[in-house]
Amino acid sequence: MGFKIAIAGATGNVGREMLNILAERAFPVSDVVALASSRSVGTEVSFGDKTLKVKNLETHDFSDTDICLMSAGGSVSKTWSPKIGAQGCVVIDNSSAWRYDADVPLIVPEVNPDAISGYTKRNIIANPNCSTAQLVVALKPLHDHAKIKRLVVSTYQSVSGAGKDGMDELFNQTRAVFVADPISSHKFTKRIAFNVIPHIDVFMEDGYTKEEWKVLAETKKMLDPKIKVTCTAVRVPVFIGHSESVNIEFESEISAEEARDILRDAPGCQVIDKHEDGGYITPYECAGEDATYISRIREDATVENGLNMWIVSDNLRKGAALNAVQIAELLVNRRLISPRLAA
Ligand code: 11C
Repeated sequence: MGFKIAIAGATGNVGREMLNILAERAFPVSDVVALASSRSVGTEVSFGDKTLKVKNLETHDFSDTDICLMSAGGSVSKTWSPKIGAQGCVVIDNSSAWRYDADVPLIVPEVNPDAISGYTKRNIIANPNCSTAQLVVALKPLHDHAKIKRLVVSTYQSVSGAGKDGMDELFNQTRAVFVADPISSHKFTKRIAFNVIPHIDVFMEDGYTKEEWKVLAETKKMLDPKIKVTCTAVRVPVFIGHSESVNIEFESEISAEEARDILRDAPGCQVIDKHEDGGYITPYECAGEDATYISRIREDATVENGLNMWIVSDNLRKGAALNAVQIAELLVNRRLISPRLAA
Protein backbone atom coordinates (compact mmCIF):
# COMPACT_ATOMS: atom_id res chain seq x y z
CA MET A 1 0.00 0.00 0.00
CA GLY A 2 1.43 3.33 -1.01
CA PHE A 3 0.34 6.93 -1.29
CA LYS A 4 0.50 9.21 -4.30
CA ILE A 5 2.50 12.26 -3.25
CA ALA A 6 3.03 15.55 -5.05
CA ILE A 7 5.82 17.99 -4.17
CA ALA A 8 4.90 21.54 -5.22
CA GLY A 9 7.97 23.79 -5.39
CA ALA A 10 10.16 20.75 -6.07
CA THR A 11 13.11 22.71 -7.46
CA GLY A 12 13.63 24.89 -4.35
CA ASN A 13 15.89 24.18 -1.35
CA VAL A 14 13.03 22.81 0.72
CA GLY A 15 11.29 20.94 -2.14
CA ARG A 16 14.49 19.02 -2.93
CA GLU A 17 14.98 18.25 0.76
CA MET A 18 11.36 16.97 0.95
CA LEU A 19 12.16 14.51 -1.85
CA ASN A 20 15.38 13.39 -0.09
CA ILE A 21 13.60 12.89 3.23
CA LEU A 22 10.66 10.97 1.73
CA ALA A 23 13.21 8.59 0.17
CA GLU A 24 15.46 8.38 3.26
CA ARG A 25 12.57 7.57 5.59
CA ALA A 26 11.05 5.11 3.10
CA PHE A 27 7.68 6.87 3.23
CA PRO A 28 5.12 4.45 1.69
CA VAL A 29 4.70 5.94 -1.80
CA SER A 30 3.05 4.48 -4.87
CA ASP A 31 4.04 7.49 -6.98
CA VAL A 32 5.84 10.82 -6.48
CA VAL A 33 5.20 13.79 -8.77
CA ALA A 34 7.50 16.83 -8.79
CA LEU A 35 5.68 20.10 -9.55
CA ALA A 36 6.71 23.72 -9.97
CA SER A 37 5.81 26.82 -11.94
CA SER A 38 5.78 26.67 -15.75
CA ARG A 39 9.31 28.10 -16.02
CA SER A 40 10.78 25.05 -14.19
CA VAL A 41 8.88 22.43 -16.21
CA GLY A 42 11.31 19.79 -17.49
CA THR A 43 13.95 20.47 -14.78
CA GLU A 44 15.20 17.21 -13.28
CA VAL A 45 15.16 16.49 -9.53
CA SER A 46 16.24 13.38 -7.62
CA PHE A 47 14.03 11.07 -5.61
CA GLY A 48 16.19 8.30 -4.14
CA ASP A 49 17.90 6.66 -7.11
CA LYS A 50 15.23 7.96 -9.52
CA THR A 51 15.20 11.16 -11.55
CA LEU A 52 11.89 12.99 -11.81
CA LYS A 53 11.04 15.54 -14.51
CA VAL A 54 9.26 18.55 -13.06
CA LYS A 55 5.65 19.08 -14.24
CA ASN A 56 3.46 22.17 -14.21
CA LEU A 57 1.64 22.77 -10.90
CA GLU A 58 -1.02 24.86 -12.62
CA THR A 59 -2.21 22.12 -14.96
CA HIS A 60 -1.82 19.14 -12.61
CA ASP A 61 -4.91 17.08 -11.77
CA PHE A 62 -4.87 16.29 -8.02
CA SER A 63 -7.97 14.07 -8.05
CA ASP A 64 -5.98 10.88 -7.34
CA THR A 65 -3.15 12.47 -5.30
CA ASP A 66 -3.25 11.76 -1.56
CA ILE A 67 -0.86 14.36 -0.14
CA CYS A 68 0.69 17.50 -1.61
CA LEU A 69 3.80 18.77 0.18
CA MET A 70 3.75 22.43 -0.79
CA SER A 71 6.82 24.66 -0.63
CA ALA A 72 6.13 27.16 -3.37
CA GLY A 73 5.79 30.37 -1.31
CA GLY A 74 2.85 32.13 0.32
CA SER A 75 1.11 33.63 -2.69
CA VAL A 76 1.19 30.37 -4.70
CA SER A 77 -0.13 28.54 -1.64
CA LYS A 78 -2.93 31.09 -1.09
CA THR A 79 -4.17 30.44 -4.64
CA TRP A 80 -3.48 26.73 -5.01
CA SER A 81 -3.82 25.05 -1.60
CA PRO A 82 -7.62 25.54 -1.40
CA LYS A 83 -8.06 24.29 -4.99
CA ILE A 84 -5.91 21.22 -4.29
CA GLY A 85 -7.68 20.61 -0.96
CA ALA A 86 -11.05 20.83 -2.72
CA GLN A 87 -9.93 17.94 -4.95
CA GLY A 88 -9.61 15.75 -1.83
CA CYS A 89 -5.81 15.92 -1.62
CA VAL A 90 -4.38 16.93 1.79
CA VAL A 91 -1.99 19.89 1.49
CA ILE A 92 0.90 20.20 3.95
CA ASP A 93 2.00 23.76 3.37
CA ASN A 94 5.41 25.15 4.30
CA SER A 95 4.56 28.82 3.79
CA SER A 96 3.07 31.27 6.29
CA ALA A 97 -0.14 31.61 4.20
CA TRP A 98 -2.36 29.39 6.39
CA ARG A 99 -0.56 29.12 9.73
CA TYR A 100 -2.71 31.62 11.58
CA ASP A 101 -6.06 30.46 10.15
CA ALA A 102 -8.22 29.02 12.95
CA ASP A 103 -9.43 26.28 10.55
CA VAL A 104 -5.89 25.11 9.71
CA PRO A 105 -3.87 23.11 12.22
CA LEU A 106 -0.24 24.18 12.67
CA ILE A 107 1.65 21.04 13.60
CA VAL A 108 4.97 19.91 15.02
CA PRO A 109 4.42 16.18 15.63
CA GLU A 110 6.52 16.12 18.84
CA VAL A 111 4.51 19.03 20.25
CA ASN A 112 0.79 19.06 19.29
CA PRO A 113 0.03 15.90 17.24
CA ASP A 114 -3.59 15.74 18.43
CA ALA A 115 -4.40 19.09 16.80
CA ILE A 116 -3.99 17.40 13.38
CA SER A 117 -7.59 16.15 13.44
CA GLY A 118 -8.77 19.69 12.59
CA TYR A 119 -7.30 19.45 9.06
CA THR A 120 -10.55 18.23 7.49
CA LYS A 121 -12.11 21.73 7.52
CA ARG A 122 -9.89 22.90 4.67
CA ASN A 123 -7.76 19.83 3.84
CA ILE A 124 -4.75 22.01 4.66
CA ILE A 125 -2.15 21.51 7.42
CA ALA A 126 0.44 24.22 8.06
CA ASN A 127 4.13 23.60 8.70
CA PRO A 128 5.64 26.19 11.06
CA ASN A 129 8.36 28.70 10.38
CA CYS A 130 11.80 27.11 10.77
CA SER A 131 12.81 29.17 13.79
CA THR A 132 9.60 28.23 15.65
CA ALA A 133 9.74 24.49 14.85
CA GLN A 134 13.05 23.86 16.61
CA LEU A 135 12.11 26.21 19.46
CA VAL A 136 8.89 24.39 20.37
CA VAL A 137 10.49 20.93 20.08
CA ALA A 138 12.89 21.94 22.87
CA LEU A 139 10.35 23.90 24.93
CA LYS A 140 7.41 21.47 24.97
CA PRO A 141 8.88 18.94 27.47
CA LEU A 142 10.03 21.78 29.74
CA HIS A 143 6.62 23.48 29.56
CA ASP A 144 4.95 20.18 30.51
CA HIS A 145 7.21 19.98 33.58
CA ALA A 146 7.32 23.55 34.93
CA LYS A 147 4.97 25.77 32.80
CA ILE A 148 6.70 28.50 30.84
CA LYS A 149 5.63 32.06 31.71
CA ARG A 150 7.87 34.17 29.45
CA LEU A 151 10.41 33.69 26.67
CA VAL A 152 13.11 35.99 25.31
CA VAL A 153 14.34 34.55 22.00
CA SER A 154 17.29 35.81 19.92
CA THR A 155 17.79 34.01 16.63
CA TYR A 156 20.91 33.55 14.51
CA GLN A 157 19.43 32.39 11.19
CA SER A 158 21.29 30.92 8.25
CA VAL A 159 21.01 32.28 4.72
CA SER A 160 19.35 29.10 3.40
CA GLY A 161 16.19 30.33 5.19
CA ALA A 162 16.08 32.93 2.41
CA GLY A 163 16.31 30.22 -0.29
CA LYS A 164 18.95 29.43 -2.87
CA ASP A 165 19.36 33.13 -3.71
CA GLY A 166 20.35 33.79 -0.10
CA MET A 167 22.99 31.03 -0.23
CA ASP A 168 24.32 32.32 -3.56
CA GLU A 169 24.57 35.85 -2.15
CA LEU A 170 26.67 34.73 0.83
CA PHE A 171 28.93 32.66 -1.46
CA ASN A 172 29.37 35.40 -4.06
CA GLN A 173 29.99 38.17 -1.54
CA THR A 174 32.51 36.05 0.40
CA ARG A 175 34.36 35.27 -2.83
CA ALA A 176 34.24 38.96 -3.82
CA VAL A 177 35.86 39.94 -0.50
CA PHE A 178 38.77 37.55 -1.13
CA VAL A 179 39.40 38.59 -4.75
CA ALA A 180 38.69 42.28 -4.00
CA ASP A 181 35.73 42.50 -6.42
CA PRO A 182 32.93 45.01 -5.78
CA ILE A 183 30.24 43.65 -3.44
CA SER A 184 26.60 43.81 -4.45
CA SER A 185 23.51 42.91 -2.40
CA HIS A 186 20.28 41.72 -4.02
CA LYS A 187 18.61 39.30 -1.62
CA PHE A 188 19.55 40.92 1.68
CA THR A 189 19.24 44.64 2.40
CA LYS A 190 22.85 44.87 3.63
CA ARG A 191 26.00 42.88 2.98
CA ILE A 192 25.77 39.45 4.67
CA ALA A 193 29.38 38.25 4.15
CA PHE A 194 31.39 38.87 7.35
CA ASN A 195 28.37 40.69 8.81
CA VAL A 196 25.08 40.08 10.67
CA ILE A 197 21.73 41.68 9.79
CA PRO A 198 19.02 42.28 12.46
CA HIS A 199 16.21 42.08 9.93
CA ILE A 200 14.32 39.04 8.52
CA ASP A 201 11.07 39.42 6.54
CA VAL A 202 9.13 42.71 6.40
CA PHE A 203 8.86 45.38 9.10
CA MET A 204 5.58 45.65 10.98
CA GLU A 205 3.97 48.77 12.45
CA ASP A 206 5.26 48.15 15.98
CA GLY A 207 8.90 48.01 14.83
CA TYR A 208 9.18 44.22 15.04
CA THR A 209 9.79 42.20 11.89
CA LYS A 210 7.34 39.60 10.56
CA GLU A 211 9.86 36.84 11.38
CA GLU A 212 9.85 37.96 15.02
CA TRP A 213 6.06 38.11 15.04
CA LYS A 214 5.87 34.56 13.60
CA VAL A 215 7.89 33.20 16.54
CA LEU A 216 5.36 34.79 18.94
CA ALA A 217 2.20 33.80 17.08
CA GLU A 218 3.26 30.25 16.24
CA THR A 219 4.64 29.44 19.70
CA LYS A 220 1.33 30.57 21.21
CA LYS A 221 -0.74 28.59 18.70
CA MET A 222 1.19 25.33 19.15
CA LEU A 223 2.38 25.44 22.76
CA ASP A 224 0.24 27.74 24.91
CA PRO A 225 -1.45 31.10 24.17
CA LYS A 226 -0.65 32.25 27.73
CA ILE A 227 3.13 32.27 27.23
CA LYS A 228 4.59 35.78 26.79
CA VAL A 229 7.13 35.82 23.98
CA THR A 230 9.53 38.46 22.68
CA CYS A 231 12.03 37.91 19.89
CA THR A 232 14.88 39.48 17.92
CA ALA A 233 15.59 37.68 14.62
CA VAL A 234 19.03 38.07 13.05
CA ARG A 235 20.49 36.78 9.78
CA VAL A 236 24.06 35.47 10.10
CA PRO A 237 26.62 34.35 7.47
CA VAL A 238 26.00 30.61 7.93
CA PHE A 239 24.76 28.45 5.03
CA ILE A 240 22.59 25.93 6.92
CA GLY A 241 21.37 25.74 10.52
CA HIS A 242 19.43 28.22 12.63
CA SER A 243 20.64 28.91 16.19
CA GLU A 244 18.70 30.46 19.05
CA SER A 245 19.65 31.88 22.40
CA VAL A 246 16.58 31.44 24.61
CA ASN A 247 15.88 32.86 28.06
CA ILE A 248 12.97 31.08 29.76
CA GLU A 249 11.04 32.06 32.88
CA PHE A 250 9.00 29.23 34.40
CA GLU A 251 6.10 29.22 36.87
CA SER A 252 7.63 26.42 38.95
CA GLU A 253 11.15 25.60 39.98
CA ILE A 254 13.33 23.73 37.50
CA SER A 255 17.10 23.32 37.74
CA ALA A 256 19.50 23.16 34.82
CA GLU A 257 20.21 19.52 35.75
CA GLU A 258 16.48 18.65 35.68
CA ALA A 259 16.06 20.41 32.32
CA ARG A 260 19.03 18.49 30.90
CA ASP A 261 17.55 15.16 32.06
CA ILE A 262 14.09 16.00 30.67
CA LEU A 263 15.51 17.06 27.30
CA ARG A 264 17.74 13.96 27.07
CA ASP A 265 14.55 11.82 27.04
CA ALA A 266 12.44 14.15 24.88
CA PRO A 267 11.42 13.19 21.32
CA GLY A 268 13.43 14.95 18.62
CA CYS A 269 15.91 16.45 21.14
CA GLN A 270 19.64 15.80 21.58
CA VAL A 271 21.50 17.39 24.47
CA ILE A 272 25.14 18.27 23.89
CA ASP A 273 26.10 20.18 26.98
CA LYS A 274 29.56 19.57 28.38
CA HIS A 275 30.87 22.54 30.27
CA GLU A 276 34.19 22.54 28.45
CA ASP A 277 35.73 23.97 25.26
CA GLY A 278 33.73 22.67 22.28
CA GLY A 279 31.17 20.89 24.49
CA TYR A 280 28.24 22.45 22.63
CA ILE A 281 26.69 22.30 19.15
CA THR A 282 27.17 24.82 16.34
CA PRO A 283 25.02 25.12 13.18
CA TYR A 284 27.81 23.75 10.98
CA GLU A 285 27.60 20.44 12.85
CA CYS A 286 23.79 20.18 12.71
CA ALA A 287 23.49 20.51 8.91
CA GLY A 288 22.03 17.32 7.44
CA GLU A 289 20.84 16.10 10.86
CA ASP A 290 17.26 15.59 12.04
CA ALA A 291 17.53 16.44 15.74
CA THR A 292 17.01 19.69 17.58
CA TYR A 293 20.21 20.15 19.58
CA ILE A 294 20.30 21.85 22.96
CA SER A 295 23.46 23.16 24.60
CA ARG A 296 24.57 25.71 27.21
CA ILE A 297 21.69 24.91 29.60
CA ARG A 298 22.19 27.05 32.69
CA GLU A 299 20.23 28.77 35.43
CA ASP A 300 19.44 32.49 35.12
CA ALA A 301 19.83 33.91 38.60
CA THR A 302 18.35 37.30 37.60
CA VAL A 303 14.76 35.94 37.63
CA GLU A 304 12.83 33.39 39.68
CA ASN A 305 12.84 29.98 37.96
CA GLY A 306 14.89 31.10 34.96
CA LEU A 307 16.98 29.11 32.49
CA ASN A 308 19.11 30.02 29.48
CA MET A 309 19.84 27.66 26.63
CA TRP A 310 21.18 27.43 23.07
CA ILE A 311 18.99 25.61 20.52
CA VAL A 312 20.26 24.64 17.04
CA SER A 313 18.73 22.69 14.17
CA ASP A 314 18.96 22.23 10.40
CA ASN A 315 16.39 24.78 9.16
CA LEU A 316 15.81 22.93 5.88
CA ARG A 317 15.08 19.67 7.72
CA LYS A 318 13.32 20.01 11.12
CA GLY A 319 12.59 23.63 10.23
CA ALA A 320 10.84 22.68 6.98
CA ALA A 321 11.05 19.45 4.96
CA LEU A 322 11.48 16.90 7.76
CA ASN A 323 8.63 18.36 9.80
CA ALA A 324 6.37 18.30 6.70
CA VAL A 325 7.18 14.63 6.07
CA GLN A 326 6.62 13.84 9.77
CA ILE A 327 3.16 15.44 9.46
CA ALA A 328 2.47 13.17 6.48
CA GLU A 329 3.65 10.19 8.57
CA LEU A 330 1.30 11.28 11.38
CA LEU A 331 -1.64 11.27 8.94
CA VAL A 332 -0.71 7.77 7.80
CA ASN A 333 0.14 6.33 11.24
CA ARG A 334 -3.12 7.61 12.75
CA ARG A 335 -4.99 6.19 9.74
CA LEU A 336 -6.46 9.61 9.00
CA ILE A 337 -6.00 8.96 5.28
CA SER A 338 -5.82 5.94 3.02
CA PRO A 339 -4.58 5.73 -0.58
CA ARG A 340 -7.26 6.99 -2.98
CA LEU A 341 -6.06 4.90 -5.90
CA ALA A 342 -6.60 1.70 -3.85
CA ALA A 343 -10.21 2.71 -3.11
C1 11C B 1 14.09 32.64 7.14
N1 11C B 1 12.54 31.60 8.67
O1 11C B 1 15.03 32.09 7.74
C2 11C B 1 12.68 32.19 7.36
C3 11C B 1 12.30 31.29 6.22
O2 11C B 1 7.66 31.75 7.13
O3 11C B 1 8.32 29.86 6.37
C4 11C B 1 10.93 30.67 6.34
C5 11C B 1 9.82 31.67 6.19
C6 11C B 1 8.51 31.05 6.58
O4 11C B 1 14.24 33.55 6.32
